[in-house]
Amino acid sequence: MRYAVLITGPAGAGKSTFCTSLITHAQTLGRTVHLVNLDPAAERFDYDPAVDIRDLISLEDVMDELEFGPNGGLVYCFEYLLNNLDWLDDELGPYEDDYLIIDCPGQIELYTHIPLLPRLANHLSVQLNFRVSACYLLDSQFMQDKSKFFAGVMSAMSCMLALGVSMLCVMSKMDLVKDKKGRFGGQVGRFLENDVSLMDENKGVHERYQRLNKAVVSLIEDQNIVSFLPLDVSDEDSVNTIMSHIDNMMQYGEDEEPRMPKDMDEGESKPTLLRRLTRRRFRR
Ligand SMILES: Nc1nc2c(ncn2[C@@H]2O[C@H](COP(=O)(O)OP(=O)(O)OP(=O)(O)O)[C@@H](O)[C@H]2O)c(=O)[nH]1
Ligand SMILES: [Mg+2]
Repeated sequence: MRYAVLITGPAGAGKSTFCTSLITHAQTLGRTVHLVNLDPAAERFDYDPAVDIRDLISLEDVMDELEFGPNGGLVYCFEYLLNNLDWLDDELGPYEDDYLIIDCPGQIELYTHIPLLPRLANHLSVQLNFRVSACYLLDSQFMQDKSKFFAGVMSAMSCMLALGVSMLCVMSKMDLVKDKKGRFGGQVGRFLENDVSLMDENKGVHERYQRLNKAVVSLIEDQNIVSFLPLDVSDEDSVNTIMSHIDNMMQYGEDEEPRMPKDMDEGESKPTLLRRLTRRRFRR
C-alpha cells in the first residue's frame, strides 16, 4: 500500500517547516518517508525532495520566458502539471510501499479556481492507488480575533470539501501563544476546540450580522470540524501526536505484514503484534 499526505494551508502557515519536522520525526522512528514538492516557487528545502515540480517547470522560467507575473506564472505552472500528469506518474513510479509527504503551495485559487489539488488528490487515489489524506495548517495568529478565526475555519472547510479526502486541522506556530510556563493561556483552548459559542460573544454587532454568525455556526457544526491539533515544531511530542493522527486517518500499516522487532516474542501471533504496535504508537 502507498500513502500520501497533502500538507495544505494558506501562504506562510508553516507547511514546509512542518514537512521538515514530520520527516525528521519519521526518521527517528526508523520510518522511510519521501518529500514531494509541489511549489514551483519554493527556494530551498532541509530535505531534498524525492519528487519536485521544479524539475518539470519552474516559476522563474515561466516568468522570464512568458513574461507572466508571479500569480499568473503559478497558475500556468499548475495547468502545465495537470496537462502532464504522466510526468508525475513516472516520478512516483519507483516509490512502492511508501509514504509521501506532499508540500503544497498556499494559494487558495489552487483549491478553488484551478482545481489543482482536488484533481491531484483524485489522481493519486484513483489512478495511482494511494491512500490519500490531508492536513490543513492554520497559523495561530488566526486565534487573535474571533472573526479571523472563523474565516480560517471556513477556509479549512472549503479545502476539505474540495479535496474530498480525510483531513486533519492543525493550528501551527503554537509556541507563539504559549505563556512563560509553556502553557496555552486565555481562550486558546476554546479556539482549539472550535467552540462556536465564541461567535455569540460578538456582542453589539448589527442584527443582520448576528444572523450571519448563526448561519456560519450551523455550517461549521454541520461539517463537523471538531477541533484543531496544536503544532509546535520545536516540540517533538506535538509532531508525534499529529503524525499518529495522520497514520490513523490513512490506517497506515494496518494492511501490512507487521515487521517483527528483534526483541519481541517470536511466538506472538501477528495480528496481536500489529495491534500492539498500533496502540503503542498512540500512547507515545
Ligand atoms: N514560531 C514559529 N514559527 C514558525 C513555525 N513554523 C513555521 N514558522 C515560520 O513561519 C514562516 C513560514 O514558514 P513556512 O514553513 O515557509 O510556511 P509555508 O506555509 O511553507 O509558506 P509558503 O510555502 O510560502 O506558503 C517561516 O519564517 C518559519 O520559520 C512554528 O512552529 N513556530
Ligand atoms: Mg512552503
